[in-house]
Amino acid sequence: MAVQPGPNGRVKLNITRRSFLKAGATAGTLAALGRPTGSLAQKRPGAEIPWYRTGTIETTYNNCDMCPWRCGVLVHTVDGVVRKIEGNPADPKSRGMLCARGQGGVSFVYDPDRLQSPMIRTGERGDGQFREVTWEEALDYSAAKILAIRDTYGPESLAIFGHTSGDFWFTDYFAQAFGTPNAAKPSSSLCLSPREEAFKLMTGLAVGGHEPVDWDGLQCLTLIGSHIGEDARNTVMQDFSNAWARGARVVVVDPRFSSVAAKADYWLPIKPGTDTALLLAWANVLIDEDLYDAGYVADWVAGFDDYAGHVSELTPEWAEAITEIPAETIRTTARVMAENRPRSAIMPGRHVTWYGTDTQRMRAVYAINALLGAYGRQGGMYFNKSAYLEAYPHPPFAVAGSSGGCSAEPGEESDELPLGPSGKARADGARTSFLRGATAMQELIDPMISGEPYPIKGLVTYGVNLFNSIPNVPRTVEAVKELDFFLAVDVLPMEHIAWADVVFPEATFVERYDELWAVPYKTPFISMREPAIEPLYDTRPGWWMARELGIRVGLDNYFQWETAEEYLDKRLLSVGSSLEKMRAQNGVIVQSGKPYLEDFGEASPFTTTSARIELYSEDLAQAGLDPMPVYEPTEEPPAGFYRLLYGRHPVHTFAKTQNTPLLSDLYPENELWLNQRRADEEGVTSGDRVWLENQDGARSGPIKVKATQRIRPDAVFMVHGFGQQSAGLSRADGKGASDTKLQTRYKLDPISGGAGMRVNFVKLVKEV
Ligand SMILES: Nc1nc2c(c(=O)[nH]1)N[C@H]1C(S)=C(S)[C@@H](COP(=O)(O)OP(=O)(O)OC[C@H]3O[C@@H](n4cnc5c(=O)[nH]c(N)nc54)[C@H](O)[C@@H]3O)O[C@H]1N2
Ligand SMILES: Nc1nc2c(c(=O)[nH]1)N[C@H]1C(S)=C(S)[C@@H](COP(=O)(O)OP(=O)(O)OC[C@H]3O[C@@H](n4cnc5c(=O)[nH]c(N)nc54)[C@H](O)[C@@H]3O)O[C@H]1N2
Ligand code: SF4
Ligand SMILES: [Mo]
Repeated sequence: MAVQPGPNGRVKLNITRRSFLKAGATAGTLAALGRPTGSLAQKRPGAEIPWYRTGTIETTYNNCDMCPWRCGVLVHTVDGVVRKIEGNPADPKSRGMLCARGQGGVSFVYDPDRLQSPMIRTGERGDGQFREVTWEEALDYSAAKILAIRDTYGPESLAIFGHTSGDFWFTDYFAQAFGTPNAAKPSSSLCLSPREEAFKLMTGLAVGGHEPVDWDGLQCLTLIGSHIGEDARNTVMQDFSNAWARGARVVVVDPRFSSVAAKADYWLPIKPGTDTALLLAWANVLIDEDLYDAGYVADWVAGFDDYAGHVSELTPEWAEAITEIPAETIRTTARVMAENRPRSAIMPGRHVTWYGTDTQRMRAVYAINALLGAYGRQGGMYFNKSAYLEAYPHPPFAVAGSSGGCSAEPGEESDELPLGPSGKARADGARTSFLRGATAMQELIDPMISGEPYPIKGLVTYGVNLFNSIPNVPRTVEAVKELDFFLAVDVLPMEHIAWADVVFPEATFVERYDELWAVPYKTPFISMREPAIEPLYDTRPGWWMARELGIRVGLDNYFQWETAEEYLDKRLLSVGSSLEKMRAQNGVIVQSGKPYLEDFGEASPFTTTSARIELYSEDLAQAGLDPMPVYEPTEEPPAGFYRLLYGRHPVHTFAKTQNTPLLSDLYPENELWLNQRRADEEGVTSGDRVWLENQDGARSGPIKVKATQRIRPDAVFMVHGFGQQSAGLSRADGKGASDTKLQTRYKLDPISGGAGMRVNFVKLVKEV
């Protein structure tokens, strides 16, 4: 069978090792660095005294980097080997507990497939041919390439893509100092930009990284797609379990019977892409039956009359025809939500870039919360507060920050559309984010190919899975071919590594200091990261790489600190602390918040023009967009095709943990959820392997069928992150199917710049 080749056609990384790192020497170096080998056990025959009783145990403070949630952890080493990572009881996010992925962190650090040395490409892009070089050579070479691009095309011709928890150094600090506004994070336009835009439009506020559901007193939780339990964010799972055990009502809207649907009082198996119709009909019921919080609305909501008029005809019967949810169920669930108000809320989703109409759907979500009187009320939605912490004192940046994302600190974001020092803005297509101006990562790909509106000739990826996170992979491959320079900073030989000109191997989170993490929260807090062990192999921390590169491209003024400790202590001085003091305080600084309306006295917490929650948006009207959310149908699957839905698995993060030994053992490959009746019609049963082909002929697989009644007949579902093709990933290579490779198109949300990815369709091709 013809197989859609991966971007690198399953290329093996072929690396010429520097002589002192030849096989034998490598083993010696590793042992010296404390990498666990058989020798520990062999040295202690009999094992009557286990290693953990004889060695020297040391504990350091950190936050988990196995997903963007970043629970505070304690990292325990025994004789210089990381043996256990556990939740830091003092950390508001972990509260002493971790999820499976967090527990698997040790296995991630000691994954033998890790990148080990800086490398420069020797073959064609995509061949995966490299020679190992010294850091000196890798840095000098990269700096020369970057300077050439800057001198010929201007600083904005360097794009910087970053994610994972060390992305600050490249995507924020280096990018802003260097003067490129084309810095982007997938956690913005491929994740949460619609919900942030919508919230900013309606309340003037940021939702913030940690969704501000006031779990303690919550009595009714409604989830639109959010699949808590599979989306395994530690704190959210703890909070949900507690609320559920207390008897909180749960309404789950999902085309699939998710783990959390199994815990719900009501499961609404909605037709994919029609949620806005349901939300408008819920508003209709709340207003029509006088169930909304009239006092709250009078005090805090603007545009209510407009909204009431807007939804007056949008009855449950109207929505039933669109959503395939019975009108009576729509009424009943609206009543349950209202009976529990204000201790009742729809949780703001997280990955909400679905159909390209996502900001409007999120506005419809927030309108329900406003009608329930949830914002600023105990048991509803609290107001989070940014942690106070001064930035490191640096000369003014050449451009304002623009990258946005899960880990952004809302207090530090700018509403200005950033201009490059030469007066050129970010690439035109990327300038789609309506208010906050966060750069849409996927919109920076076209200028790399077309050179319009101006060329983007250089790319730095830091902790971004270039071929597994951005839809339309063939286009990204095309773009990479056109670049003058591509630097990849990563820890594993992911698919895109074979395409890089230079590879900087990073030390993992337990091997490095990192920027402080100031978390907007009910009780804002600051969390620290310090190394537990020396960097393995010839790897280095991100802060060090960004600084060394920065100095080489003339940014010395911005990098006036010698060590990470010096940098961190300087920042901590602004809150009367230091690394030493933080260590004495269990690695966390907790500040006080202002979660409820009463904490603001007479003032309004909402920072819109009206100082209220705005159901009608003047800004959108002026931009020629719908001032109130309107249901817009999404394209239907053609005959013989299913809509491709995707989501999380509790033991994996995106496409980065499939190779992690412990986690790979737990769930080695993904499955295709297919409605049982459809499976019968297709003549396949659970366990059969099939290929998937999308509307544009892209293929991925083979993937095991999971025939189930837990999904609607019009859609299939798979866990994101599998189907990788990189021989350097000894466990993940070729396992399962890739949702990303089947997403050859996306629909751009005109308000947030988000890339709606659920607009792709697949059919089954039986394995031959
Ligand atoms: N284990 C694990 N947990 C994670 C992550 C991880 O990688 N692994 N990543 C974290 C990150 S960054 C994010 S953004 C979150 C994402 O987690 P969520 O925000 O919960 O993810 P979504 O993709 O919005 O939700 C997926 C669910 O939406 C359902 N769905 C699909 N189409 C529709 C539709 O049209 N309408 C409705 N109502 N539902 C639909 C799917 O069936 C699935 O159950 O997870 C976080 N938690
Ligand atoms: N098809 C599809 N696309 C999606 C999603 C989806 O569900 N399906 N989800 C979207 C969402 S919600 C998000 S937030 C994004 C996530 O997008 P990404 O953050 O790009 O996803 P990951 O696969 O986790 O890629 C992380 C990369 O960082 C590397 N890495 C891990 N640790 C370190 C480190 O310590 N240092 C460095 N330098 N690199 C490191 C990994 O090897 C990997 O290459 O993807 C979005 N795109
Ligand atoms: S939710 Fe799990 S993987 Fe994510 S930071 Fe917390 S412990 Fe780590
Ligand atoms: Mo995300």
